[in-house]
Amino acid sequence: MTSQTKNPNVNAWIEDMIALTKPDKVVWITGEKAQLDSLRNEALSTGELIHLNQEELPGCVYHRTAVNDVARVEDRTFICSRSKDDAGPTNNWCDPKEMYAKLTPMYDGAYKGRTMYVIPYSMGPVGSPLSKIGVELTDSIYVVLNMVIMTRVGTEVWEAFGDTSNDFVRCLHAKLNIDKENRYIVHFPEDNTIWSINSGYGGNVLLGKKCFALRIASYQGKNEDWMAEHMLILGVEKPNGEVKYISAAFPSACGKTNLAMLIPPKTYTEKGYKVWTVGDDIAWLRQNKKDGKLYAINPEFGFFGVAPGTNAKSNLNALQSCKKDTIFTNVALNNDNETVWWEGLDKNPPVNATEWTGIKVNGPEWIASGKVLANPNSRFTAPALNCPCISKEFDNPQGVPISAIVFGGRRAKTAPLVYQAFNWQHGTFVGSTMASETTAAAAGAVGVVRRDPMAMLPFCGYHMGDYFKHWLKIGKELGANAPKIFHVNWFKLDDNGHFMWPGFGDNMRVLDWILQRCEDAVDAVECPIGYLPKPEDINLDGLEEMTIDSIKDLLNIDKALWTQEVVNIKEFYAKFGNRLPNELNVELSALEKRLQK
Ligand code: OXD
Ligand code: MN
Repeated sequence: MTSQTKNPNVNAWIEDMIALTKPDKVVWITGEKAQLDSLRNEALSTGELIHLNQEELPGCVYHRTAVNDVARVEDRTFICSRSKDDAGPTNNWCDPKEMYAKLTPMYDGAYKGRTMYVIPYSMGPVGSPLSKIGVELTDSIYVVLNMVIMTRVGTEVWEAFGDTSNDFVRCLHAKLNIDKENRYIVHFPEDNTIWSINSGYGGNVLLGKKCFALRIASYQGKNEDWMAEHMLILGVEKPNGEVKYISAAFPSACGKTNLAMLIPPKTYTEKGYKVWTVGDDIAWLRQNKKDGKLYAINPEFGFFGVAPGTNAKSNLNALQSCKKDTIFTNVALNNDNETVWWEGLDKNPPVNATEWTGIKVNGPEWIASGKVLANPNSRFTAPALNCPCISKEFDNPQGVPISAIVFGGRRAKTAPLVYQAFNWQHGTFVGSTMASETTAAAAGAVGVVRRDPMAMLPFCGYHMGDYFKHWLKIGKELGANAPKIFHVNWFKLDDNGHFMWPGFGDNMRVLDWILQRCEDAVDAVECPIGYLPKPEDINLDGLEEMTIDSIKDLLNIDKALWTQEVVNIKEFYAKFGNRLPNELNVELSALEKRLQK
């Protein structure tokens, strides 16, 4: 098939990549059903994909990655800016010339005997002023089919792009030998280029997601006055039909997808409240020049969600989303590959199971022996439009206006259930000091605090000190229109190690307080770390297990722990040297003083 675009920049780059990788064949992805069906059938015939029961799971397929290739690889992820300083202390860096010189021989002939697929895709609604375009070259049908779910793929992308633009991200992926020792996920922000080699796992190869929509886009946003953030976006519809939007950043595996698809408790649904999902992982935000407010789009088109732990209680809407046209990766199979299963789905592991590496086992016995059936990072790739609560604004090219920004982490003791920052600058400080504590489920010591500013530690494509500066600059531009900033912690533990807050749908009660604060409809109590709710202002209607005293405990601020927190933040800030904006040191000193009072 010949080129689908007249754009000389695209064509020249693809010709260069063909000369380098030497594919047997080049296929331009049009996004048409017949083409995708034929690719799916080809992958099913080679075993790259596995058929599932099409009556129970219509349009769904299964894929198993190599055992050594099941997660993002932060230690093999690089930001290759020309200056080391521009990548900052939180990224791996290599000189771009050196990295090109190292990887070019690896890509030389990497597609021999294989097909190059050319995927034109838009991050965000096609043609939206907030969207950006990318082209991914890959030798994997699995990548093509995932990209079609996760981004807007097809011929119309070329049209929106025009004949001369050079503003597209050049993404080159090659599976090569899935060799762990030579796996590289490399970003050249100054060249709008991403190179990924020796992996077939989602986060490393669906280059529109973390690589483009966060690492490259955060760099673009810094230069073009917008923000790319690791945030969900949800809308809360009130009984009068008005919808208010919240975006929220939590580190990976803290329940962003669950919060984005929250089903409110009865006390809210009975009154007519609804929650609508705009996005579950990434938000692109920009000030609207007409009304001065901050608007957000979800640049993605699907959900690449973690399967284990997803169930009717934690996230019924996610379960519904993956009932059709979904790709399952590394979950367990049931009844000779009929359906899928994962830990936490229900209490009935299949007897006739195939665990994620492909061994046929008796599920209950396998689990009883301490092993898992699904890989802990197994995934579903589901179209966003499958989601029963997908927002009507999902495709709105202007995005949605954001009333509140919420940061959060997994803290056993320190952080209260919710508090509000005093203002944008203080909110930037709160975001920059965000942290999670390791749990018993993760490898390593329990209770170790890992700072993850704005949940962007693995995803910021430039120096994080400059990133904080960018946050402060955007806040100044927004002025009185700036969203209010909050911090939540669903994971506070009591002295017996039990969660003090029920979480899941009941988090709506906290969102309710947040939105009331945005509308100046409720008072708060000023304390050293910010504004706390009055305990009676958290709606406990229908929540028998909670009392006003348990809310008081959840909102308690332990000064000794916060004094230790200040010491810990100082240590963390020292990393950024003189690129840490002074405003954040001012906020840190102010917090220290308030705690001493
Ligand atoms: C993700 C992550 O996969 O944050 O979304 O790791
Ligand atoms: Mn994520």
